[in-house]
Amino acid sequence: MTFSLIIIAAAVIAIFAAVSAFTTTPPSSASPSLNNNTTTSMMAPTSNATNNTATSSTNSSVLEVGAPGNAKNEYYIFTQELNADEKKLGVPVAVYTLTSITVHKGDNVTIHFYNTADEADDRHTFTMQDPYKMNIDLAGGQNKTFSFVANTTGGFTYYCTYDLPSMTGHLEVLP
Ligand SMILES: [Cu+2]
Repeated sequence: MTFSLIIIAAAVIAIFAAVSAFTTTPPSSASPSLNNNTTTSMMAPTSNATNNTATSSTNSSVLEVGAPGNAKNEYYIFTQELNADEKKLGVPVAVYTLTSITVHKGDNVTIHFYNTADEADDRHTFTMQDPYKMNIDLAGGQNKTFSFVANTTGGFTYYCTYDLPSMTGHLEVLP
């Protein structure tokens, strides 16, 4: 009998959660919940700014919320080999776990880069062209922490020289 009560309680909680999620979802959104959260947190301050100041700059009012325990502008990036036959597919299938970094001009960005491969000769790099020219080249099992100052605004691709075109990420430097 106690077990049945637990089942019923769980069902009630699940229904309540489902109803709450439904009622707090913006009507225009049909995307997965993760995208939903991102869209909601990014859009809310923008629309406030639009209401208050019409066309003036919204930079200072953009809401940015980090994860607990992560220092500002500090990122962990791991390499990952996807479970696929590279020869059959004809392209490398390695990726970075983190593929998007957004910072502001003048920020000091710290990256902890880990090559998670078991074999030492499975090398991966964290590479960028000018103006953030760098090439961190690690053997399997190695990791390295490095920093740079984001002095130039714009969008910049970071990539692994061994695994193009698949192994890329995007650094966005906002004003
Ligand atoms: Cu690679």
